[in-house]
Amino acid sequence: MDTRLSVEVAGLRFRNPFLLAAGILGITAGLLVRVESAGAGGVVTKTITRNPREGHENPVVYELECGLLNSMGLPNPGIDYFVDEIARAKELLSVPLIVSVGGSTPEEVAYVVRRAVEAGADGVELNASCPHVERYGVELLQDLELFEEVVERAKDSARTKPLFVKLSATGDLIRVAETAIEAGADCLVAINTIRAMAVDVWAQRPVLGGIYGGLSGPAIRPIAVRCVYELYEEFPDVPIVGVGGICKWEDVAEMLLAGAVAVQIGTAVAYRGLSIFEELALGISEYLDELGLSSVRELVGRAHRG
Ligand code: RRO
Repeated sequence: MDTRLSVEVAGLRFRNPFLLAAGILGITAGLLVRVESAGAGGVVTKTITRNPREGHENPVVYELECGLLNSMGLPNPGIDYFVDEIARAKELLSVPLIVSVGGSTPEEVAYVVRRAVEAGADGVELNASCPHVERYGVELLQDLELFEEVVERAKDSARTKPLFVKLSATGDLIRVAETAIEAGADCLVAINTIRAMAVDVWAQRPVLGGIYGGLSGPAIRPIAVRCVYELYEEFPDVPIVGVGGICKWEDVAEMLLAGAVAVQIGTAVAYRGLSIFEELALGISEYLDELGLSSVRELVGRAHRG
């Protein structure tokens, strides 16, 4: 293990900056342990709500040349069931466990965060940025007063555990981020998938059961880099986690140079499997050798110099 890869984010220590993104494999303790064994520095669960949700009608995923469209619809077993999975995961994992939380009201978010933290979550990622689930995603960001209250309640309920807030590239990124920080966010995560859709030319209908979906993968990476760069310009002292289309070590390097202190990997795990974590670690270690750096931390925000 290369100790130069270790990073601290909002008080959590990660053995490397490559975390599993929300929504990929994060639904059971067993899968999270496999992700840790494959080399991830930390893991984020699927977004969990207060009540169980079945999600959208099939098809919920559609592969494009430039990325992946999903309209899962926030399927999850609900926090009252998931607390046991969190407790089991916490027992088995040595890397930090971050529980992704969704909700449509401050009360719902507060409840889910409290139960997640009581069950053993090391941190909470508030998902206020799903592009295609009514009331649970970007709509929260359109009412900044409501969003502020949601973040405040989440922070209150998280107590001493760090609160990550996952943002959307659409809308007023900086105002939303400022609101999140003032309301208590310890870390910004940028970005969620981007609202998109596909039409089947033979069926002459939208492809996805939910009509609209979130675009992820290489197509959105430059947008994610832009968001991370802008956030770092405005808030250089707030840790940023970059997510969106990262497939290669060069993509990681780019995100760190733009200002991210860690990254999350989602679609690339779905495309390429869990070996991606070791590949990224190897690539970034060699990059540090090449540059003669003693910590990956030294890369963070370097693109902003001069
Ligand atoms: O479950 C989903 O459909 C979903 C969520 Br909650 C999200 O935040 N982002 C996404 O692309 N899909």
